Amino acid sequence: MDKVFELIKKEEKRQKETLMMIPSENYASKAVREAVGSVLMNKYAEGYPGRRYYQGNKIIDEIETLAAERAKKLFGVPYANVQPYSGSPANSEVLFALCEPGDTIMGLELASGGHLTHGHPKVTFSGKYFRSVQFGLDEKGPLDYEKIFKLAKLEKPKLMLIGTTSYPLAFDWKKFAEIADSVGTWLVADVSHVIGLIIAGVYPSPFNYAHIVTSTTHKTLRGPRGAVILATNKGIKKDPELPSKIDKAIIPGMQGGPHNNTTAAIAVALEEAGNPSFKTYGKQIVRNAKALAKELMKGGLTLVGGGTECHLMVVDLRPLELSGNVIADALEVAGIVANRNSVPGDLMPPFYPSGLRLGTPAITTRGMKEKEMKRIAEWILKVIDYVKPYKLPSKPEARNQFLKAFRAKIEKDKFLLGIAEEVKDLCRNFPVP
Ligand code: DSN
Repeated sequence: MDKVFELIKKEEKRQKETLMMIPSENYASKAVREAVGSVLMNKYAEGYPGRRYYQGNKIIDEIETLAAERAKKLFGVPYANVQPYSGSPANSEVLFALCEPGDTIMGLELASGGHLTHGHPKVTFSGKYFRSVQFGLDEKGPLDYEKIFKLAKLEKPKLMLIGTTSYPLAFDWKKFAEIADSVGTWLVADVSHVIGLIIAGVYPSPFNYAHIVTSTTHKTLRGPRGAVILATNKGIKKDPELPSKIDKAIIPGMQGGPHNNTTAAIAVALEEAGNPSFKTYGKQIVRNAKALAKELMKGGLTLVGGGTECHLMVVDLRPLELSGNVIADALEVAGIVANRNSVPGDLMPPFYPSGLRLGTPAITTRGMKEKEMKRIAEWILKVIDYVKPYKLPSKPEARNQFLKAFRAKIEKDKFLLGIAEEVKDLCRNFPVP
């Protein structure tokens, strides 16, 4: 067997035997995976249905039209483009469709739960090519909308790109719309993380408030790695040329041939998301997150924003003087796969942040419920307590070496591996799709 397939088998085993708790990850259905692995990937289809640059696209046209129609129906919007390769390209395309380089854009800062593409300064295209103005969250949360309104009035952004990768509370889209409308700016909602919760009716929907909605398709939606850009009635009313501007920003603006296999898998995922069972799954994600957050707080941990109103939570490790790197590494040995994350006001760099991000979508897909969250919380608390003595050195040049030695030490640690065995036992009762 080609080594690649041996490695795929190993990865399959890892996904089965561990708790996938990175909030942006999930298990796609067999049908979605079949579409991704299909012959559709053999075809070039630059352009759009009915106006391609290549011959042989009659069937691809039908597939892309079907995916776009399903997206329009599910979200009640007049325009959907299913071609963006993923979330970052989708957000870039919206920015280039509506802004010129140097225009002012506004978004939630990374450490408070925003995304790199929402105007993160200096190191990203959104912070380099545009004049980015950012707002944040104080440790207690929620967002201070009055402060955001004042900032918008002062800076007059051309576009507000609002979304979450680690903001644990619900956004007030009505307030964002009032702010955007009062200064005449575009409001773009990036709902990549929470799209499945919106479908399930357990997270506020931006569709009546934003002009444009972007989303990846592989997180709570459980589709393939891809993205969609949706324009709302409000958006098209503001600018009837909006669909054509977005179409052109994608191709020829940023992309070449669409990934037709992904397009087909998006269509499959959208159909699955229309089933009543999807709503049950979405509701359970939030119930699980709340149950987990409650247990962790009961165990003495501090959560950003004081808890969760969605699928994720961020543990602020500063009160324990612990590093996200140490905890995430130790949890991985114990079979719990989460990720280190910045927290609001974090003085540490993003590579050595002071938080831990946990999410419940993938374990909910496996069928886990509140009872299992209690067990998982116990394991997390035990692991944190166990590695408490390991403090990240304050000298930046010593950190890498310290973490290398730490990982080598815990790799064979009996206590952590004991928990990993218990995790495996639990996982056996909750098969992956
Ligand atoms: N990388 C994604 C996440 O983990 O939230 C965001 O793009």
